[in-house]
Amino acid sequence: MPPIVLVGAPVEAGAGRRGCLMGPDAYRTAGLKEALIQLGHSVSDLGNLKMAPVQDISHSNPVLKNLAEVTGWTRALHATAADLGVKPVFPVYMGGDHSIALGTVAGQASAAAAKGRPLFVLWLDAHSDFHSFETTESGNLHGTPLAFACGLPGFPDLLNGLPRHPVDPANVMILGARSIDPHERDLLLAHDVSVCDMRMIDESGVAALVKPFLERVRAADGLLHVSLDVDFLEPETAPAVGTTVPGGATFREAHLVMEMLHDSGLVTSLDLAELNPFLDDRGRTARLMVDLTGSLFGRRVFDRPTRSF
Ligand code: NNH
Ligand code: MN
Ligand code: MN
Ligand code: MN
Repeated sequence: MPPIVLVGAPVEAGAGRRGCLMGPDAYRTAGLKEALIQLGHSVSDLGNLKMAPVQDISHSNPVLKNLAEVTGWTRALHATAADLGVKPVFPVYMGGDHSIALGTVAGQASAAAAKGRPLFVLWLDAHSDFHSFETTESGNLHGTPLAFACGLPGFPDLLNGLPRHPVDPANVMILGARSIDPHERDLLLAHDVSVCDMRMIDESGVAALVKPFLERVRAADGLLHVSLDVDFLEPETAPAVGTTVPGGATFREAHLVMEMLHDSGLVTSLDLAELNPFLDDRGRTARLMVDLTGSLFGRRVFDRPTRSF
């Protein structure tokens, strides 16, 4: 496994309530770096990125919130991800609300294009985040990054004229969905995105859903970006998020996904999104997210040499 690079993205401009800007520091306090070192990885922390709000940007939808700040963060994260994506490192983007993925996925996609390899995206979220800037009704731009990543129309020039390198919607899987707005549903159907909702998890289990997706990534020699929104999890398990939706993934379902991702060896970058430490219960959600990241990086319940029974 290449060295891990932690990137702090203290972004809250894309969410409907404040607090996600404390996310990167909560991960540091919860010992993310130390946990990964413990697993034998070499880890560096780039600290928190900075951004300059972009004033000369506008859009016809009057409900959009904090467009100047979100665009500033998108450009900063896009530049960082495009750079880290071509280096022999594994970037972990510590959000920040999910609008960080407007920049991280675009940057990883530009790096994948430079390497001539397709980028796949696994979106672990209660929501599909498949609004364009035209269709969002809340105006909270954390509801838009997956549509932007897939190259949909309806966005202003977030990348300052740089090319967009869209992810093929056929290379995306959303897992854990249980809140999809009507416009998102139309767009998801039109672009034939694979949406595994909670009912599918209930019926077949996460393993049966994740396995064929990973096989497709492997067959295509793809790179895999994982975007983990805290609200993928059941709110009783992970309360520190502003947009809780009941009926989420259990503790074990979430760990199993991470363990399978680790064993696949296919993941090349990761977002940790939507942690709102202001809403946490004695740091327990931050610690859970650190533990889940540990599972993605090789922690297992019981380590022993492989043997047959
Ligand atoms: N779909 C809703 C909106 O656009 C909610 C998005 N909120 C999220 N996404 N937390 O993960 O406002
Ligand atoms: Mn999200
Ligand atoms: Mn969500
Ligand atoms: Mn919406």
